[in-house]
Amino acid sequence: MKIGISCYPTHGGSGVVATELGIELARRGHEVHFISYSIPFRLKAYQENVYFHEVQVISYPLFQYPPYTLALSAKMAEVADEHGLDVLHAHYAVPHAVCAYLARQVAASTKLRVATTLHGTDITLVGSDQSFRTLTRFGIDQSDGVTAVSDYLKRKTVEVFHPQRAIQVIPNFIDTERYRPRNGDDPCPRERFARKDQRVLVHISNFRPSKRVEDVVRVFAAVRREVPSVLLMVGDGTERTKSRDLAVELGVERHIRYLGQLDAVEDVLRHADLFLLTSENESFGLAALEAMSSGVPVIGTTAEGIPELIREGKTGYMLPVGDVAGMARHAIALLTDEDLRCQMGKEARKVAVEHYEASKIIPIYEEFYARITGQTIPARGYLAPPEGLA
Ligand code: GMT
Repeated sequence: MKIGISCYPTHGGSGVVATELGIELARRGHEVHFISYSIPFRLKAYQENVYFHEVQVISYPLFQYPPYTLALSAKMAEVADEHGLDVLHAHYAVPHAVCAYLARQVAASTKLRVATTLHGTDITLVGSDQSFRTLTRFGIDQSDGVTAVSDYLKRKTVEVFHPQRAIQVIPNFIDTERYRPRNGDDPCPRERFARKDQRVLVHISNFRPSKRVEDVVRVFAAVRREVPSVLLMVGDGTERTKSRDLAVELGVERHIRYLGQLDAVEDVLRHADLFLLTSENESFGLAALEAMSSGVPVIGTTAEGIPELIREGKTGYMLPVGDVAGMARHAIALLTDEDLRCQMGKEARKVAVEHYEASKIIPIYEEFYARITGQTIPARGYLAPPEGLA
């Protein structure tokens, strides 16, 4: 199939999922065209069957706000016609679903179908804001197929938008070879982050208010009173400074390293002993899945879609949002019982491999595309031979 993918190219779960999906589809022989304002950050290396089309927005003195969404729709239609796209897959409803609808209307091609994947805040925050609500519902209903990354998000979408279009849940997925537990020959050794006697706690996010990164610092401060440890904070955002100020106030700033935004978080994750996810909004929690696949137990909250991912008492623990004392208590229990920690890490890895491995989820997307386009997909694992060799 020929598949166009639009997403936010910056660091963020929806862009990561869209990019990894495109890469996996291309590996399986599909032709994938990314359409966005810059190259998605996970798409740096050349890959067979993958193309990138940059959306350029003209500037003009009249425009206080350059019309990116119109430029995106025009580019989508152009790519669809020029490359004969079967599917235009919009990741994150606002504005991509509506842009894709417009592109389908504008394109000369009559075979183009629109798929939309809902990721979370496109429904719970942005899309349900009064200013966007009608358009978001329109984008969902006008899509030929809609997926959501968790049962929670599907329920929430139905509750807020009452869409006419059915929503299929396709959970996020993970490359379990890239995100794997540590072994002896890692290029980035654990000693770079911590002494032998120290435990390593990790948090990864975009440091937005809903991630409650100050809770991460509070939990860590309580843990450090009992367990020699360091905290690695990966990512950046508006709450970084506040969390650093709190670390200074609590006297733990020397034990926290802010690593900033990283493209390859797997190098850090495989050295973690525990992952902390303190969010109050999380439709899925991709960073937690990355930790689990790396063999790391997770202490998270019971917010939104997180209980679909963490197996309570088996792959980690979940506490109510803001229950810092509870999270710290469970973290200390885990970090002072190496057998329990190892067993939970192994179970976390097992759940990631058995339920979320890319090779299990990508075929579900293929079947979804086949359903909305009326095409049949060759047997799983089939790689189309290069042109001319068929
Ligand atoms: O978490 C964020 O703020 C980023 C956001 C995004 O759109 O990039 O992430 C959402 O999509 C991810 C991938 O499907 C999910 O793993 C995150 O849970 C979800 N975030 C929220 O629902 C807040």
